[in-house]
Amino acid sequence: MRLLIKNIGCLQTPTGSYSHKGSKQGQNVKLIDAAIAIEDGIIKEITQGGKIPAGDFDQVIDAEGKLVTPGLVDGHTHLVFGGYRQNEIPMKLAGAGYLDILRAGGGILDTVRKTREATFEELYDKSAAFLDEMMSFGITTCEAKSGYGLDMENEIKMLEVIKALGENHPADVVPTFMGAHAIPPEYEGRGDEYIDMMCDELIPEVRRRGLAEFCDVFCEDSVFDSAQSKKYLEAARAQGFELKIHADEIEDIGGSKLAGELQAVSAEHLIAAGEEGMDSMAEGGTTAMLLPATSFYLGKTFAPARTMIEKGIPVCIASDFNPGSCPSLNLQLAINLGYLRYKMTPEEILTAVTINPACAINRGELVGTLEEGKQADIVIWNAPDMEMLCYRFGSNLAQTVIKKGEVIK
Ligand code: IZC
Ligand code: ZN
Repeated sequence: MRLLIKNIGCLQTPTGSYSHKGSKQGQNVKLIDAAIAIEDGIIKEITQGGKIPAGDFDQVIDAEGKLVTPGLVDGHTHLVFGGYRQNEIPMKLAGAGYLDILRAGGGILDTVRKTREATFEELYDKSAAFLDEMMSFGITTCEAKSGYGLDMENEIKMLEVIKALGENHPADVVPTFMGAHAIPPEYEGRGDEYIDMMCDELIPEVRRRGLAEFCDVFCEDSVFDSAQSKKYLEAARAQGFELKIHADEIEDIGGSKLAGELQAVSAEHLIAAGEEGMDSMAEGGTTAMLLPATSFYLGKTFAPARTMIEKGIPVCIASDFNPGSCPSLNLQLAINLGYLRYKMTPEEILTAVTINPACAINRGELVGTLEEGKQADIVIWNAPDMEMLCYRFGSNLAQTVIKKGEVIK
């Protein structure tokens, strides 16, 4: 199967299979009047200046002079869950904080109840529909975390759903085990025992079944402290997992510092990150997975993205799609916020939603740039350039979405 995309006004992409930091965060290639030849789902040839790749094609798409980029990579989602939490909004508007609601047995624990009640099929069908919607927004690869089961049966159920989605859905889905997302009611007041149970039972079982590539922990006030997070992550590393950590979302209790010390692949959120934590991340080679739509939805400040870029920390922007603090899977909205609130440039942002998250979920060799030999995951935007994509707000500008050389939208 040979596909040609011709008449590309601007083909914009980062290059390479590594994460980009500092001044390289904003390095993109821009090819004018370009074309892409695809064979069996792989990019074969890229031309510019009106030149057309040679050969016969089974299908030709005219990009009509528009912007073409790599398919977006969403590096942080809670894609699989049992129910929304719209009931929390009146409480939030009356002044209750995210952690107040969690401490009162709601928040994540509300989603845990609904996820434990849901069958595999119910969770699968809901999440597959979310993936369809994601792809319609131009996302062709995403990460998905467990963490609403919080016991053996239900964490495995969630991870089996994520695995089945990865096998059956056109999107690439990368699984993260997040058993340490909250303390379930049966362990109330016994966080240390819960962490021990994770380290002794769940982490090894998830490993044995090959159901996740990463382990993640919610290091946060009233959830898991830095010592508990460290214990969990060290047990995960000993089992061969790579590490992620939800750090400094609400309070800086040392999560970003720990991420750097453990050389975690990524620290996620970082709204409240301080100098010490950021310096530790820079030293440990830890990527920042920033979630601006969550800052917006929680009414919080925005993570210090410019400082991170200055310190040489690779920056990603992800959706954080989840039923509580960010019920949106439109990564384009996060792009708008990255532009206006993080003050990142359109070039830096493109890197933050393509190659950097691809590397943070171990898919940098496969996706995240438009280069010969990479998977043909491509978006034609209803926009002439990245500036327009960063500027227009509230519309879906993904016009044509191509995954492994197949037109999905
Ligand atoms: O369901 O609230 N921050 N985990 C940590 C979340 C947000 C997801 C949720
Ligand atoms: Zn999260």
